[in-house]
Formats: sequence, structure tokens, C-alpha cells
Amino acid sequence: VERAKGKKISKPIVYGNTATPFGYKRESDGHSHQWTVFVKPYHYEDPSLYIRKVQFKLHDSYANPTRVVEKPPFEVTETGWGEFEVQMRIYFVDSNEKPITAFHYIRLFQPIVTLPNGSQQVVSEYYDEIVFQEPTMALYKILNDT
Ligand code: SLL
Repeated sequence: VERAKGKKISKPIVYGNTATPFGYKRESDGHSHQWTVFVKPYHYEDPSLYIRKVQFKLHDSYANPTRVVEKPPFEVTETGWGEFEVQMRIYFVDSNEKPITAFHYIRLFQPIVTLPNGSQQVVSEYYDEIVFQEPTMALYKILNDT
């Protein structure tokens, strides 16, 4: 395949989780929080132009811990009682690009952020960039247009 020689394109992303406490511990399973773990573009753009799917690997205490999300938003919402590390494997539309793996430690208790409407939420998120070194010409065009 033809590659964009000497070119490199970065896609800014944000990954992390939000969480909200129920305010009590549920009798049936001991769960105390609802949370969402996500990977999203930092800029306003359609990530499905270059991301094919994201596989989230949850803690083994979850039923079906491997969750595959094939369209945006690339996120998983669950309930639970404990914090743990999620593995996120990002697969690209261009099959010449190897999947990349990122890890995020799901936070349920800290840090608390106050939203503009006054409500509070736990938010733990990180900025990162996916760097495509000498992408194929096809991908180079797509990335430059998004
Ligand atoms: C650890 N931090 O690393 C602990 C484990 C597990 C979290 C935390 C609920 C699972 C379920 C849940 O919150 N698990 O009931 O489905 O060992």
C-alpha cells in the first residue's frame, strides 16, 4: 500500500470515566455507583471515520467482562462498588494500523467536579494523542479532513 512518506498525524483524544453515587449501597449486589468509561475525540469530530471499534475489558467480577463497542459513543455504562483498571483496545478502520491498548483506572469516589448546573459528579479523564506514523495515503486523506 502507498504510504504518506515522512508524515505523522496526531488525533487528540480523551479517555476516562464519570461516576455518580446511588447514595446508598444496593442490598442485592452491594453496588453503590453508576459509572461510564469512555474514549472520545478531544475535538468535535466523527471518530468512526478512523476508529472501527473499541474493546473494553472490565474486571473479572463482571459478567461478560469483554465489551465491544462498534460505533460512537465508544463507552460502557455499568454499576459497581469498586475501583479497578479497565483495558481499552482501539481498533482502526484502516486494517494496516495495528490496534492500540490504553489503560484507565476507574474512579468512583474522587475527584469530584461541580457541573455548571450545580450538580456533582466524579470525573477522572485524561488527554492523549493517537499518533499515526506514515499512514497509508487513504488514511492520511481521511485524517486530514476530520
Ligand atoms: C480489585 N478493586 O482490584 C478490586 C476489585 C471490583 C469491582 C473491584 C462489581 C462487580 C459485579 C464491582 O464493582 N467490581 O458485582 O458485577 O480487586
